[in-house]
Amino acid sequence: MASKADYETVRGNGGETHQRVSEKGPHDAAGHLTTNQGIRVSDNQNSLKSGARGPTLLEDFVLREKIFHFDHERIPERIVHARGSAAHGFFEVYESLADITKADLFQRPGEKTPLFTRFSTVAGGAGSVDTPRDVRGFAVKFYTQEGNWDLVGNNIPVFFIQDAIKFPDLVHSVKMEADRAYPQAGSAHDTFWDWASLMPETTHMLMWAMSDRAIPRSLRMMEGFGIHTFRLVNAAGKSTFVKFHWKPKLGMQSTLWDEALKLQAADNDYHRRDLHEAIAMGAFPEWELGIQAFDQKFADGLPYDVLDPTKLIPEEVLPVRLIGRMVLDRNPENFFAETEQVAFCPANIVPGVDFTNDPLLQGRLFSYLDTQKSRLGTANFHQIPINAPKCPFANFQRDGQMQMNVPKGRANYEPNSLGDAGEETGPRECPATGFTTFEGRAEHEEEGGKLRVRAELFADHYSQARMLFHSLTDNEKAHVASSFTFELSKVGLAHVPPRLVGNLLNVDETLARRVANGIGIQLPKKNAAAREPIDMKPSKALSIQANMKETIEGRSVGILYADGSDGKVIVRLVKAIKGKGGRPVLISTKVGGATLADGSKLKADGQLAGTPSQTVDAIAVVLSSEGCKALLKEGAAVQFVMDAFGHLKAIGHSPEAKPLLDKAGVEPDAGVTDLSDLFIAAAGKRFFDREPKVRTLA
Ligand code: HDD
Repeated sequence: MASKADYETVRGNGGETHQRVSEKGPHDAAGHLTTNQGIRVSDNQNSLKSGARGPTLLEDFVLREKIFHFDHERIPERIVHARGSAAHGFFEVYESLADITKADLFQRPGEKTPLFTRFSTVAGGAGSVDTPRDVRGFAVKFYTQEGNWDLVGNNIPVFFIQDAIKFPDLVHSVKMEADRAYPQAGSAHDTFWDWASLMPETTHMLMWAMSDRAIPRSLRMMEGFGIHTFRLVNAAGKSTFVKFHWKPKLGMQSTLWDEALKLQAADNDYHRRDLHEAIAMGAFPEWELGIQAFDQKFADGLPYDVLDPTKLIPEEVLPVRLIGRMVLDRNPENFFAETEQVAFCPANIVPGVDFTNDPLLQGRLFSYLDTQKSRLGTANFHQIPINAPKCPFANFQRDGQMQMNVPKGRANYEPNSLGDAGEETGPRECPATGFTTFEGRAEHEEEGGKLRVRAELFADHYSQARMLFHSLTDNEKAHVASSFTFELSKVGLAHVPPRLVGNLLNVDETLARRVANGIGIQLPKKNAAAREPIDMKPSKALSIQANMKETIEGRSVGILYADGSDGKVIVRLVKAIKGKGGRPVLISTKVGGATLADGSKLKADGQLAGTPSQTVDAIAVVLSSEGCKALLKEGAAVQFVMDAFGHLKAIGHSPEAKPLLDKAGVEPDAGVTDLSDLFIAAAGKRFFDREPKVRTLA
């Protein structure tokens, strides 16, 4: 039988109860296996049979319970963002923000608030790969002392659509096609581009989705955004508009498209593994939370509408103020219980934070609560430990499937006078500290009426798409043009690409020409714009390459060695890489390792054939002449070097390894070095100038 210690106290609506079996699972105090009814199991290997060779008996309640439970292990996956990885951590506020918000977590400098963060891809199913070209979800649940606040954003600062009523169309078009159920986790197909080309408001987001932001190197190296304009409200009831930003400590970094494709083959779980291993190693991922705070007057002076989620406010126009940091320092103990069952909802806000009338946000406020009922099966999903607030909560909501609490007494209605009879009366509303919605009347009182319309400035679909394109480096621009080319090359409906290029003509004529040329079609006529785009100043903050950190911190360096390699060189490299916060990965043809020049054996971290160079950020090739000769006949070794060169990575090598580099087509440049400190410095960079040597971009 389970002991008292195996039960945990659950605080709920009705007070203290003892009812939830501990996380240790179904075994009793003595470590014995039990059924879910607490009956000790004597044999977990054989079902109950009528004779050794006879049929299994229906009577076997141990077997039936085990299979019954197994049959129901899955819950519906998320309709979008199904594939995700998450971690626990904390938020630490730098200074009091009492001047602009009364939100409890922002009051006391240095105070930490526990949180749970889940990253995700959007289009693919739960079992799909980690590195498709896709937007990444960036959802943070803050367990504040005044309730849960969920900031459910993405790694891109704008969204595809302006109004939630278009969300089902967006998702239907991008997901697997309805009749054939492919492609999985990819937008490069007919229905997505058919829809997107008919929806000019998607253009700005398409530019982001076709940029390197959509193929991040690591979840730890992505920015995050709350996207919508929210409000902060202070104790005096004053509202300040705000946009939220997450800035990664390791800087932003992306893969190349060819690298992302090859990662899909090398490691389906590349991002999930990277996050888990970094936390397990104690290299805790960290982001700073920043805000762009502004008032109505500032908003009125902008040439776009701050309620339009397809628009951003450039940092050069309104700087980001850093207000705290998030550190992820604990992996989930159970993927299903935590990462799968976590239920985010943009409607979860706390006093001091409020919504705006952004029509996309308004629709989201309904959708997430609704989806949880369907995914988690009960209105009591908030009682699941990962979703439960960590502050006390109490109300008169009762019953429902999977009710975990046992409220005491008769008080399940309000008002009541049960107190007069000495009974529990239950909780009461609190006008002083309870959540009050910001009135916001002044901002929309001129609107009047009930209308199915969009505000005037929402009709500008192209100005910011153009601004983004002009903010990128030449190499990034070429990546955008090439991504459009790749995606449209997969579209079978001949009338769709010209329509999309017709939209791009409103963004930038050179971009449109490059894409048309890339897919081999005539340049179409420009599609009429609902509102003529304007020229905005480029924003350097939007480029990854212009802001990349030259560092191997948080990155991996692959060291390829073989029989006869010089151990001293390897030891020096390992030390230097670790010294800069990088992770050395020893790679040899056998995972058992190789025999070095001094006769010692060095075990490898990875076998060459299973650890291709796309899994690391730079490579050092440490070979003797004999070792090199042997590897010249290994396709995996040649490919290892060829891909590192093609993916614009630093390649350090011993002089004896040169024939392997020659066979892999490596041409000398600043990224090809000896194994001295030159290599350690180069390993923190990507050599974008090399790209025209290795592939033709659009
Ligand atoms: Fe959404 C999940 C982000 C618009 C409806 N969304 C979901 C997740 C993220 C986002 C990160 C995964 C949360 C997790 O890790 O569990 N969604 C966004 C952003 C949007 C956005 C940044 C626009 C700015 N979403 C959006 C709209 C609707 C939804 C307009 C519906 C009207 N989103 C959902 C959903 C999901 C979801 C169907 C699927 C699973 C879930 O909520 O819990 O309700």
